[in-house]
Amino acid sequence: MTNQHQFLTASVIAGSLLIAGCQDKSAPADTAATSTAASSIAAAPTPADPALFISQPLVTDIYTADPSARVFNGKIYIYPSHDIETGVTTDGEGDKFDMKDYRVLSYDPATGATTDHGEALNLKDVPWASRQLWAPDAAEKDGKFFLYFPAKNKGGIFQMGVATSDSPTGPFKAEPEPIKGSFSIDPTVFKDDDGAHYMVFGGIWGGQLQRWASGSYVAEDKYPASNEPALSPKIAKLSDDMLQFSEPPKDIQILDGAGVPLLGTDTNRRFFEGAWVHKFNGKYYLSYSTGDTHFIAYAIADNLYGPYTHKGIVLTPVFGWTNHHSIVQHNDKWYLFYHDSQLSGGQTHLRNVKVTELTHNDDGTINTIDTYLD
Ligand code: FUB
Repeated sequence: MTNQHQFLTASVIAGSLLIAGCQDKSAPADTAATSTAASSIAAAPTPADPALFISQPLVTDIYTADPSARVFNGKIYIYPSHDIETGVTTDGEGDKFDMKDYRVLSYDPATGATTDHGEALNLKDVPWASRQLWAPDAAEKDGKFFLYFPAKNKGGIFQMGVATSDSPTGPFKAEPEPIKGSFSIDPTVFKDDDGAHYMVFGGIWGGQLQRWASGSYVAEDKYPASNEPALSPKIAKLSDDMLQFSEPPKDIQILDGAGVPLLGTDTNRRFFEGAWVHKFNGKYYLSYSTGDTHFIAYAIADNLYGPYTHKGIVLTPVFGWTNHHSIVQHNDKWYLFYHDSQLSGGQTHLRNVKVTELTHNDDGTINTIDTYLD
């Protein structure tokens, strides 16, 4: 790790405790300190030196984040969040991440070219949603395409919506109501070998998962005690028409190597947000962000519903606060799509998507990726 890298990492992570985690994600906060740090950073955005990073932003004319990559008809499509500066300065609840639309990108690994296919869905066309179009994902069934996305409903509670199109690039038409029984954020839709689709979802802090511990929404943050298991990501099978859950969401358990559930205090390993599932050599891989410790961790299971056993780190902390990724196979290679805040000089809510190759070892473990050059 170079001195410059150490400085960038240390300043972003130190800043994270003040800027994003507390201000944007409604963690326990020193709000006076957060306001000072946020305004000084917002006043002087300077792009980070491109020579520091293993990969460069795929698009540079807009801010993009949370890249969910999918292969449809042999081509890689990316379904990202579309970050914007909205001038929102209020603390808590992730208010600064006030995105208004989705754009679809496609990426050609042979040439490195990325195409922006334009707006695919706008908040104003989602009848039930009020704000914050966060990390989406997409799926295909019988030639029809489905965009899954979280947004706050009119009551300020995150739920999941679905929108449909005949094309992977949209435009997508939103269903009039959110998915029944859905809550929290960061839906990802995994298609198993038998063709069935499952949504895995959830996120703590600003993602509100901690408010659903009783099974229904309580407007009070309830985190596990220090000796209790961490909050779990959820899984639900989708209905045949892909528009609803066909079962109540269930917890996905994540265990340590000794078979003990990860504790909520185990912040280097516990689930925070941004789940993704891929299958490799017959095993299920659940990868996710550890949020305030900024890793993409992964865990492996024999069954989709778990329990999963934590194995290690896919991606070390990136430049910026949030770490969010997807893993996809195209032809004989695997790719990691991720984001950092290179273009905005580290601003938490203004990110850019990137890609790099990912490799599995013969024993099934994943080679950890560090996105800074040595
Ligand atoms: O983009 C908004 C939120 O930030 C996502 O939903 C989280 O995963 C984090 O990346």
